[in-house]
Amino acid sequence: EYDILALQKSLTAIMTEKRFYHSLGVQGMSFALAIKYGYDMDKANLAGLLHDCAKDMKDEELIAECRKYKLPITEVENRNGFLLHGKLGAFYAEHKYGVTDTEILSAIYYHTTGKPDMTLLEMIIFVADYIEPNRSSKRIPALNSIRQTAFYDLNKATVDILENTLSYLEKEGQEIDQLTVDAYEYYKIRI
Ligand code: DGI
Ligand code: FE
Ligand code: FE
Ligand code: FE
Repeated sequence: EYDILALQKSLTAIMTEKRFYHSLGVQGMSFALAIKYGYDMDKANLAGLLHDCAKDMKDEELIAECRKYKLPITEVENRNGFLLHGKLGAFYAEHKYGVTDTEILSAIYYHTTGKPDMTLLEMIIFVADYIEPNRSSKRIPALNSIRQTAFYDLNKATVDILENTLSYLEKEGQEIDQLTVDAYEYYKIRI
């Protein structure tokens, strides 16, 4: 249905080399998690590959594009423009790359913050993004342990990722999006 090789080739033109290899890593990890948890492998593959298709843009550019296409921008997103790359990525996936599947679009949309009560694909992409092999375990001490957790308890891996992310953001004094907190609160009582 989709020509993955052609999509990969077109992504090389709009991404840094590092981001491109990250995308391939997320593609492969999403595929593996789909096998493990019984989700459609081709859909996971495509969502993983495209999840950061709006990432290599400046904050102002992300905001301008979201305005142009009338995508909603929250106050927090307005102050932290990079948070919009999921929303805009979902829009690009649909309008530039011809993706019509709403599960794929939603997984791209929410991949940065997560959210409460995610679909299986939303969780797969959220987790795959964090655990893909090109992300360095030197910078995140718990990463290898979360990688193992992801293959026996997806809820627990989601909680571990959100916990690490929230403490990192607090340490860095960065503004926290309500969806990130809501996702954590939702999953921490479900492990
Ligand atoms: O695009 P990637 O780097 O592959 O991964 P991502 O889309 O998950 O973005 C990761 C970054 O997003 C990471 O530095 C943590 C940050 N992030 C996640 N939730 C929030 C957040 N940053 C802010 N300011 N607030 C959040 O709630
Ligand atoms: Fe991202
Ligand atoms: Fe993420
Ligand atoms: Fe990513």
